[in-house]
Amino acid sequence: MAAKYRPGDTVYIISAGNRIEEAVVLKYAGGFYTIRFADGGGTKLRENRLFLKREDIDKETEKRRNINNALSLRRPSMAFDKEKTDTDTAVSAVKQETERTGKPEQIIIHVDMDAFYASVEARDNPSLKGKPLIIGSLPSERGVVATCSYEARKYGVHSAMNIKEAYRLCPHGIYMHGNHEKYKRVSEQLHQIWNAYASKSEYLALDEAYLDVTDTAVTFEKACEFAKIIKKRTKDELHLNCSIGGAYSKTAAKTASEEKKPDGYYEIPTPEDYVNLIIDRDVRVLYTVGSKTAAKLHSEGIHTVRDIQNNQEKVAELLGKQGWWLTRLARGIDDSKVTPYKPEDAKSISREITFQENVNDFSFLKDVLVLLAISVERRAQRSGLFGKGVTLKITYADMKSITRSKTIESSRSADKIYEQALLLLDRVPHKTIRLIGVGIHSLSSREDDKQLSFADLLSEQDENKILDARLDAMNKSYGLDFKNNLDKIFSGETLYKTIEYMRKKNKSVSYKTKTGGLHERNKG
Ligand code: DCP
Ligand code: MG
Repeated sequence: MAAKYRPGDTVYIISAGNRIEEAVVLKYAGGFYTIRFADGGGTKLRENRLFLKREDIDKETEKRRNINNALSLRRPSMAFDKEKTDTDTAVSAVKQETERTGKPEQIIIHVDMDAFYASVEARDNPSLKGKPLIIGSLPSERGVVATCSYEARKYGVHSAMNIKEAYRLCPHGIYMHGNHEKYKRVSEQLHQIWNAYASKSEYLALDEAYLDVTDTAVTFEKACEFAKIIKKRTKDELHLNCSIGGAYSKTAAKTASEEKKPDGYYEIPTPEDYVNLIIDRDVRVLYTVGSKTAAKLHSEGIHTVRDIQNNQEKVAELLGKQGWWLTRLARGIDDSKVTPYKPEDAKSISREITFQENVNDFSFLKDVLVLLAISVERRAQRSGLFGKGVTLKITYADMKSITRSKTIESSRSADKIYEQALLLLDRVPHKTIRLIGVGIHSLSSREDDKQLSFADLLSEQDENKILDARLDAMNKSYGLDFKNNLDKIFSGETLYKTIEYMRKKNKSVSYKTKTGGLHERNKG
């Protein structure tokens, strides 16, 4: 579609706070106009945000007022009348409630460990203390940073960064693989401490949780005491640091714990305190606003929480349900409850491997599937879950990823997972592969579904017969005693190392076979 405006054209926009501003078009690319304001500032906007004449804006403003009215009729809580916002309502509701009962409606603690994986490693090996420590991949490998110590963060290294980029920024850093099993054990110890102070806990990650302390603490003074005790116990018993936030809502508590990281405590007792703290910050401060949502909002001239407050109808229009939620959050409104984690709420249990070098030998991939299937079975056993579907995930050398699924009768047997994954593997394009993963989904504890029949019990005993034979064959071809070392293989990062060993061995064997063949022909 041709661009309506050309470089040099004067246009008008409605900026945050419903001000009309004049700007000049600089260029048009990818559906966005880059415009510059008289004060030298600039932004990128879509065509529907630009107006040729000031009069057009009046018409648009009228249209919006109508939308506003319609919206506030449909949702009374979403009144866009600035004189009396929901913040006021929410604040006064909390105040009234506190005055009436002397007790806030909710007191939530959010606890988050500092540089979790890195701190655990430094604790267990004091020579790593105070050093820039990067956990994830090694610089010579493919992969990303899982986390890094605060010393490494000074160089710009952060979670999810490509490991090569991290190495460029911090070549003198110490690079290590993580040990997930160990972090899981520490996480369980943390739960023991946290749960002693909460009536309900919701785990968000291994190192992070919301604790509902409404009934156990009753007042914010007491919640603050709890936070101090949790911090002290974490330090004394586990030799680790955490940051804690205490607040009237989950989202405010999360913001609070980030506020004084590392080793901090911060409190946001009311919606008013929350709004005052974040009002002039970038929209990304709000929970669920990631880089994509932020870019969308920025492109409409909405940069801060204040801009959201002043453009609620626009945000709701732009982002639908999430937008409506954000307009509430921007006014401090969040009454969501701490929901204890149940293992079956997990969407899937899976295990995948990125090869250090791409693979195109599909019979080797089938051996890898054997180990991945056993790993998934073990994880499912640990959480007491069964899956009603098997998934195969593949990323090809060109980074294109595909997933294929098959429905099964509720199971977690490695045999069944392997069998189905094999069928799926046979049907995908046989091209060079970078990553392969296997998982089960649609999880439940079998007890929910059906009683185990006698036949089921018998078949459980028969399970993994195919794999048994496959492992015997693999023992021979790789010269590794898989069957007697399963526990070792599936702890820490050994599975990854084992598969890499197999890949190298397989490559050299098929290379030898090829050259061997040549020699034979030469001889003959
Ligand atoms: N993690 C990961 N990959 C990511 C992000 C995190 O593997 N992209 C892991 C490593 C972290 C742990 O999860 O140690 C917890 O994640 P956090 O975001 O809480 O980060 P940290 O605890 O490491 O640091 P912070 O002090 O910022 O909380
Ligand atoms: Mg953390």
